[in-house]
Amino acid sequence: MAAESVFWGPDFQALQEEDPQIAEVILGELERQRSGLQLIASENFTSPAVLAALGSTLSNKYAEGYPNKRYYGGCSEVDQAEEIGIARAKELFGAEHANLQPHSGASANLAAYGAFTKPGDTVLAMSLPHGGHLTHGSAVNFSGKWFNVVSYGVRADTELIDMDEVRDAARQHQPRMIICGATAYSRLIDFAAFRAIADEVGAILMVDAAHFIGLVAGKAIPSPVPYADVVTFTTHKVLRGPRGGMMLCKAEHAAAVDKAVFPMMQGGPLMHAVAAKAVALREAASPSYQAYAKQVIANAQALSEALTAEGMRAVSGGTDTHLALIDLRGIDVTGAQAEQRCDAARITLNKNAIPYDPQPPSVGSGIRVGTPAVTTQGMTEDDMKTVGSLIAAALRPQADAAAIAAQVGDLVRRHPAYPV
Ligand code: DSN
Repeated sequence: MAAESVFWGPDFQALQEEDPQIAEVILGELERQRSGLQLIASENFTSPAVLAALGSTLSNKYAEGYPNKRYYGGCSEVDQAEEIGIARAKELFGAEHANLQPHSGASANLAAYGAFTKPGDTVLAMSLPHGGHLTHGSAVNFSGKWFNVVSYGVRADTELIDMDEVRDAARQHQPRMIICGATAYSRLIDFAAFRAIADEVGAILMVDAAHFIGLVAGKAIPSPVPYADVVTFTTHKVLRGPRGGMMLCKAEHAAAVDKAVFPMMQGGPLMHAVAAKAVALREAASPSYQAYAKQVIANAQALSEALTAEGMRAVSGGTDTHLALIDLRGIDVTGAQAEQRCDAARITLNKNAIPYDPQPPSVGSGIRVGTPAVTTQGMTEDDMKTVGSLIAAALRPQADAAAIAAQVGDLVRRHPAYPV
């Protein structure tokens, strides 16, 4: 690059002068992220390098199409970003093909439906109340409106996916596509068993790996890539990249997947986000990221145990991943109350339905807690014991939220997010 080149990256001072109102919001959000505990299982603190790519002039470029096959001129630089990202994704995940263009996880899932199904087809997927996702057949989503979605759930006694139930449903309904993957399921998924069922009934196997793909990248849990026809995921959860989506597939499906992303479901890719995904993929290939991924799981297990020791119940008895689903009925608190009480104490988490929940989804009997962000801050198992005590204290009816928030402040100051 020429010596006189200037990086026109994020210039916060210029933003403050130009638009102090929005600058204030951004500073406020930074302060909120730094001063509290971030336990939303699908969030993380992405790196300054990823943020720099996101705030770059690649945002200005239209690049409909794929590298060297664009519908716009001037794509030589963004072509390189996308090619680098694709190569990194294939290498990191051992995948035959990668598409970095989906704008989000829901967009990636829409493209997977587009590549492999037609409206009206039967799809077998995990139900949302048992931990699935909106795009796995919810009646208010395109998936539930346009497809005949048959759902499987977890068993009432074990709270685990029952592969016999999945097999029976597949045999009975002969789905065109089977989806596995979840947003509130803390256990490992048996991809080999799903593959065998898909093969038996001649279905495509789609793995929605959004929640756990970062653990796969860090080699902390088994990969779905050898088993799935297509793997979809977001890049901003454990994987710690920019907000966005991605798809991996077998070479035989590459053309179908690419055409489903563009031009079927999307127009111009967000090239700043594509470049930021490439940055995150490089970071995720490092030994330090592998240590991080293992620590995320150790922390989730420690937090689950700490909450259990405080009288709460971990759904399915614990976790193998980055999240725990916690049943609060034993302490007589609803999910909505818990979310609000924790918020007052600067602990950010979300209410969540538990399997067979007697409460409506707007209330829920549980909370979902995740450790991607606190692990990025450098917290370990001992800190999770403290976090468990702080949550338990915040959930008490007469809790002194300000006093608990002060203790949260002490903890996060020892492990700062985005240190100054
Ligand atoms: N909204 C995400 C989550 O929080 O799990 C899933 O897309």
